[in-house]
Amino acid sequence: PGSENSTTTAYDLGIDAHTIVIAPALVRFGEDAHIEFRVTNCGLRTAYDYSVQVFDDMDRDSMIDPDELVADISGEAIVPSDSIIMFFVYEKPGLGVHMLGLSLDFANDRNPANNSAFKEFSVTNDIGELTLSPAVFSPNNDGYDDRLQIDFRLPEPGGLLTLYVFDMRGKIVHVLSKKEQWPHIAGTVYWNGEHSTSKAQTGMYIVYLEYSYHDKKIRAKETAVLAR
Ligand SMILES: [Ca+2]
Ligand SMILES: [Ca+2]
Ligand SMILES: [Ca+2]
Repeated sequence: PGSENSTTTAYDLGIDAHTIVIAPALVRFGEDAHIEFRVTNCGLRTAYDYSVQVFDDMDRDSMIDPDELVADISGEAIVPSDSIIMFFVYEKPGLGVHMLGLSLDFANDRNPANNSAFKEFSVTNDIGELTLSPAVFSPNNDGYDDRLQIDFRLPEPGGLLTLYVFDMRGKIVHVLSKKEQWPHIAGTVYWNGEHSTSKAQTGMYIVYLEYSYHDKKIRAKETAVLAR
């Protein structure tokens, strides 16, 4: 104490945008965003008495305006070369694209260059999430990429889920799943490249998701290539 001016790098906390994790990756309107990030002690002394201000930079000027502050979190002591993970819940962010900003407030900090970080995220209303992998699958029973994995995410459980596979001419090739009262908000199904009567031919296919809940409906589609 009292000698922190002996070296210019004595106190330096930093935040890196790469450590910001927002879950879920695509936030639905009305849902909370769970956010975590890492504060690292890049200096030579243990850091105490700092805080991180979290803001939603609506005017994108990289500054915290009074109505943009989301949270002000106090941090625990961090010894040199160590880091801590900080968490908070951004409750029900509004629709649209957000620029989340983090600003480190540490009176002793000698290096302000690493004291802020930004990450963009989106809040959507009516888009179903659908992910296909691999992009090219080969159902020839050689043990490699023999089936198409279809991952999906829904706004809430209890609705009517239907997953179709169409060919590029718009003909229904296969109905993958159709269930009353789908009990989960996420799921995975597989397509082995077959339909009721024969094997689907090489080509591009469209997987189409439709989900009805209450009086609402979401849809999503993605394409994959089948190559035998
Ligand atoms: Ca710093
Ligand atoms: Ca601002
Ligand atoms: Ca294969």
